[in-house]
Amino acid sequence: MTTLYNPVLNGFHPDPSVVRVGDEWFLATSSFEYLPGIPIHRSRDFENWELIGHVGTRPETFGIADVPTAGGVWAPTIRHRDGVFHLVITVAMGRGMLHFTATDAAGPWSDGDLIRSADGAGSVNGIDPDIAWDADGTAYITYSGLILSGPDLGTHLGILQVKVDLENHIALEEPRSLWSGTGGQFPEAPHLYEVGGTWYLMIAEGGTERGHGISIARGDSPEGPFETAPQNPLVSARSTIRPVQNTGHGDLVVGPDGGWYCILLGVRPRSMTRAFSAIGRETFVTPVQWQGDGWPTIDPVLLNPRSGNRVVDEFDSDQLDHEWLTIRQAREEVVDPTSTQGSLVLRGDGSTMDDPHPVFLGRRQEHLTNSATIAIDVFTGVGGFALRYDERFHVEVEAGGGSVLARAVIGGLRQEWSVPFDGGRLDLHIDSLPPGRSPVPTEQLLGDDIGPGFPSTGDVIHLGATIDGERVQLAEVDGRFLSSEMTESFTGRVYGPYAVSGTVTVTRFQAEGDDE
Ligand code: 6LW
Repeated sequence: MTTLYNPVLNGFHPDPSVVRVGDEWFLATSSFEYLPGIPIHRSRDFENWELIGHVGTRPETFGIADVPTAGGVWAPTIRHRDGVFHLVITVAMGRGMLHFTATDAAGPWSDGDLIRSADGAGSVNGIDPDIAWDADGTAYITYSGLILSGPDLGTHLGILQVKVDLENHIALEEPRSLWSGTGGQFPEAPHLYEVGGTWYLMIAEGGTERGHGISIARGDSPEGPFETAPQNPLVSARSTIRPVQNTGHGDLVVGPDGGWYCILLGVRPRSMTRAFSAIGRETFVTPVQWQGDGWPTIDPVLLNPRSGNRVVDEFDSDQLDHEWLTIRQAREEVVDPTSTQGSLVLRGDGSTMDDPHPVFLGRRQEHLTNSATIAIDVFTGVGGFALRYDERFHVEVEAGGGSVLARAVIGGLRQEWSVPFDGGRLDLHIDSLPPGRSPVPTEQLLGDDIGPGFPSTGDVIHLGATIDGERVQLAEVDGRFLSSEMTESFTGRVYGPYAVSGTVTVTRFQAEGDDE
């Protein structure tokens, strides 16, 4: 019996697409402005998933060096055919609709070919491309007609489809309109499946927030016409009190027991009214049943988190762990070449966490309750430990230049709390804890009584430092300010070390989290 852990992938991993190859499953998710781009997870039991690599490591591969926040690498589709992995994707406000291939999903992947419109003028214009082949090998790209450039920017043309020549990466026809759902906003994330000679077109509609859901239609040909299912939406958490909300944007796959499953996105809101999701859109799974009438039903998504985990990185291997991310820049542009085994060196260039290209190395916050620490030496520079959603929403603890300070930047509001510090080595802490819970026993806390606490929030972010063994709590920030709803973000919480000026050296990263 397969245990369905939910989340499947903790931390922001939205727009999941999955393919089964033999007795292995491969899962791709979107990555926006972060590099390396398009993480690929593999499972050999549909329970445990390992990050085995990424599709691209350099900004030019996707055209995201200067992509605005919310743009970048959007929803992928991963499929496998004749020994080759195919991945199609749209880079919003970047290179456009791209086709990548690889024989090994861990890489190397191709550099990505632009899928040009029939007139060859530019990219097929739309998002969330799906790739499918019919029996005679005709390749179909089915996508959501959200126009991202030109005079019709923002117009939504529903679900569209073109036959494509994958050798020359050009559409063989003008786009044709297909079934576009039951009237919900933003029909998107289309996927085509041929099951028992019938073609099913499954889409997301309702938008990726609380109204999200999955609907399906079927026909005798990949080109339709498609008949809508009587019981749409098949799954949606809208107006329910389910712990997993925003469920939608799914992909179907056969599991180890031969049963069908839907891998989809969702959020885990907390706070009094459960209106705020701290860590962003994650990947979930739920069973699918095929009914006698040939239509599928999809079960509601049940929360079943794995027990918490502890991550320690002392930067002592010759390769940085796959989980470390940089913003719009490749790692080698952020990690200083003087880094050695056991010490990660970041050289500041004056940019801060307000800038689009900070000298920052981060990883996804994976647990709702999370305590993280870095050991850093700021003797020759200024740097710190930040938690960000984007350039306008971030909190950090920064040291160097004679002080250690906490800073909160919330949509144009900015506040700092600082104490003198003229040393080199210290620990910096970012703790995301339920209201009323303190990172350390209160009697050990030095520094002012820093606040009333935020009883109704989902979590409180505690910013502190340990100097010569003494823990100093500098600030508490209401976690709702760093949530996907407050920031209207497609991504999630990402946290890690950064440098502003000179060089700072990080020798240890530790995070402990759980989802109780
Ligand atoms: C994704 C699309 C969407 O491509 O947002 O809101 C885009 N829906 O399906 C980025 O996640």
